[in-house]
Amino acid sequence: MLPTIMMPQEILDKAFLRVSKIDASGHSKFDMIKNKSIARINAAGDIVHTTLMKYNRAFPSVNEREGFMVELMCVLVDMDKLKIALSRVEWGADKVMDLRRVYDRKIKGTHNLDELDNARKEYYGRVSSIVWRVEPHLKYLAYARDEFRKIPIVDEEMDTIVVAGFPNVGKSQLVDRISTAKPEIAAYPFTTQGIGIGVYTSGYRKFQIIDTPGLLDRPLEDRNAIELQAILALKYLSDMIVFVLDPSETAGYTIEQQERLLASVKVNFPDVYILEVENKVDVLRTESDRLKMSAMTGEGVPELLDEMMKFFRLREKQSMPSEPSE
Ligand SMILES: Nc1nc2c(ncn2[C@@H]2O[C@H](COP(=O)(O)OP(=O)(O)OP(=O)(O)O)[C@@H](O)[C@H]2O)c(=O)[nH]1
Ligand SMILES: [Mg+2]
Repeated sequence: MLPTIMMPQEILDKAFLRVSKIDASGHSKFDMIKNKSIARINAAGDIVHTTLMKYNRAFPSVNEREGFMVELMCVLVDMDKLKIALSRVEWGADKVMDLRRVYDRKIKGTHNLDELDNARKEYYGRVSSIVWRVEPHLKYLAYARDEFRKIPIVDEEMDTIVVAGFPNVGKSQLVDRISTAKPEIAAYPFTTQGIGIGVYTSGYRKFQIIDTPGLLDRPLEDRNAIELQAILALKYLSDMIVFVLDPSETAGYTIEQQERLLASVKVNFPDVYILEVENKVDVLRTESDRLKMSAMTGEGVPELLDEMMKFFRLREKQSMPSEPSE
């Protein structure tokens, strides 16, 4: 779990307010104040250092290049920028430790209250300026944390059906109808901005149903971060793709565009079983032999589920050792 990233003022307040309760004794009043100051600046430095290092260590270091999680992280966050932010935050933590050592010595060498006060103020000023210098990097860590929190928890063991297609064709409406997921459904494209996961239960079996952002008909290198998340779900998670088409074109895209996307999904994922379904039959019913449904009214959805289950039953049968014939 990634920690909440505090901003400079919060870090400084936390460090310097917390230590204001630390007490110390001494042979004289000046000694007592000096010892107290030394204890406080050391403790404050420790808190700042520990806080920054906690952030530095909290983020996973990514060495592999392949895999759903890693590639999704790279889509969501600029990993080079994250690396720089982490190293700058570590630099800040080290710098604060240096200052802690320098000012510990400096305060020990003071002879009167004025000198001591000045040294203490100087220390606070210099620590503050270090923490403020890493502010943009702390902001990037906070951003990365928020992005990483969007990564869904995928059950790698469960059979998975990925629902894909053009934007606005009714993918989320279908996922909402058949699974435990409750995605946002709206009459405009790119409503779904990330991967959503729900579960469909058939008898004793559970299936993962994945809602994906809409894909446009364009080459991989032109795809934006939202579309790339859908591509990663297709690439790494799908045992089956339910490809939703909207021949009514109320989604705002022509059927030709949608057919082209379907053709390219077939080419790119030749090993995955693709079930094609035409949605919005309540608006337009074509003469094609594809499955047809209305995710809105529910018409045709039981038949789609039957087809989905048929595939998995067949696959299960094929993977079982064949029984001896009589
Ligand atoms: N008439 C009709 N409208 C539907 C049907 N299914 C979905 N819609 C509507 O189509 C619009 C888009 O539905 P969504 O489920 O959000 O579409 P999506 O494919 O998830 O869209 P993105 O997340 O933007 O890719 C919504 O206004 C739905 O109510 C249907 O069977 N019939
Ligand atoms: Mg959607």
